[in-house]
Amino acid sequence: MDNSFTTHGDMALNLVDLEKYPIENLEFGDGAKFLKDCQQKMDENGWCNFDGFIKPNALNALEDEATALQSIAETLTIKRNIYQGKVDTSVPKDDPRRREYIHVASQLADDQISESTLIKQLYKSEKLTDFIRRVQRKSALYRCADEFQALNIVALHPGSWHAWHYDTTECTVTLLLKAAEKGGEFAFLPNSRTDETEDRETVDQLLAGDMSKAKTFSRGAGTFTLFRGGYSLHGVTQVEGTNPRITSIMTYSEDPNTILSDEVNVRIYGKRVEKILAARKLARTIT
Ligand SMILES: O=C(O)CCC(=O)C(=O)O
Ligand SMILES: [Fe+2]
Repeated sequence: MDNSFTTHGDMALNLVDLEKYPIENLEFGDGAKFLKDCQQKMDENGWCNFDGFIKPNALNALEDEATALQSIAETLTIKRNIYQGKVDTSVPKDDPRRREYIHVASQLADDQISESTLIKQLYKSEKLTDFIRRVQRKSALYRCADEFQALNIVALHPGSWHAWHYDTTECTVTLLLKAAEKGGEFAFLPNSRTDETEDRETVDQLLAGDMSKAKTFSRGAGTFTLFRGGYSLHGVTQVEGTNPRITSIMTYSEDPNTILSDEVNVRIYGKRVEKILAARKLARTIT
């Protein structure tokens, strides 16, 4: 068995199948060609899907790590509208701005994933961040500075889905760590909205349960996906079988200091984070 994933200086390069995905050097040769291809795909379609991005032996280690971490994951019941915004009671009851969807997920926030984990080291890889920046043709891109949001691991247990939504960031980066035996399919409407408008007909169709316009990939564990999650309505269909489906979500921002408000973090991460923030506030008033 090839155990080379523990020997390289930059963890991304240790874990990633560099023969298939030459992200080590994007300036010349195969790497430059690969980058150009990714940029074109991103421009044209709004997504890139990299099947088998992680080497098989590294994938086993990542999956074991994510499974072990589940013992400290909190089960959250998430209720929100697709825009993750305030519920507008002035619009009709079935309007998407008013309708809320519920799903249940076991979620680990960034502060629960230690620096020594493989997944955190992969996320912290400068080479990987640079690759993600360049695929989107951004002049600057930083890993999200929020102590809870930056890197998350989300497990959907059998019977759960991930409700349709737009992300609060422009581009979303996910790595599937453990696939569902059945179901648990990532589905999205590429570029279903812009800053000005939304393709409401297609959006309403998906919200009504018609998946015919939604894009899905056959994604095995180890698939790395970039998509314009802030502009593409997306979710995950119900997980079936006996395994949870586990995915890691990596977030980035063009601003090096992006943090969420305490209110949003409490809404997303629940009681544990509420307690941390309250204790911090109390400590500030005492000192
Ligand atoms: O699990 C996935 O593939 C997508 C998750 C997602 O959309 C999110 O966490 O915002
Ligand atoms: Fe999302």
